[in-house]
Amino acid sequence: MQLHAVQADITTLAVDAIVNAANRSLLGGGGVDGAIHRAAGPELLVACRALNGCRTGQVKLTPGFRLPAKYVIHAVGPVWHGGGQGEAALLADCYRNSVTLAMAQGCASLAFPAISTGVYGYPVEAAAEIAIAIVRAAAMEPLAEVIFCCFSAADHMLYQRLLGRLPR
Ligand code: AR6
Repeated sequence: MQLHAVQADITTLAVDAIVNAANRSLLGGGGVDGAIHRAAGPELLVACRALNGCRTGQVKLTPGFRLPAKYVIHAVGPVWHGGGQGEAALLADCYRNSVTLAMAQGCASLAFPAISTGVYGYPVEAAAEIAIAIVRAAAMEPLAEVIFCCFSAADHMLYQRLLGRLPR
């Protein structure tokens, strides 16, 4: 399994599935969620309405509609409250459940944004360590490639360092 980091807008990636950093309503929002809904088109909101929301740490699947990605896996990350409210376990659940769902759908390639590290305030490095550890442990056949899609150059450098591509 190949694991790598790119700096990109996740809506441009031609992978089997992209993960959305959604909220429990699954009815859209700002950040990467807003970008995914804009790029996928209004059919995505219609599909999301039928899902009746999603609990924190859990994931739900829709088609990608007008996106180059075949599927969107909507994951609800935890809001950061200082770390004492189970945030790490809930973030790990997002990554594990996304990988499991992607494999069940037969996906060979999957891209993640940095879930919870924007509006939800999760510290970026702590979140990246969880993301990498969980994906390394959980991803197997048929998932051959997992991409950490970073929006900023700083996040990209951080992921590259944690993946062992840059010296500390
Ligand atoms: N491609 C890749 N990454 C992106 C993109 C993009 N187009 N746009 C932003 N990011 P956030 P959260 C990065 O706030 O913290 C929404 O309103 C961003 O720089 O999108 O999980 C939802 O509806 C950051 O690194 O998600 C929820 O209410 C990362 O994506 C809430 O925000 C996550 O930032 C979820 O908050």
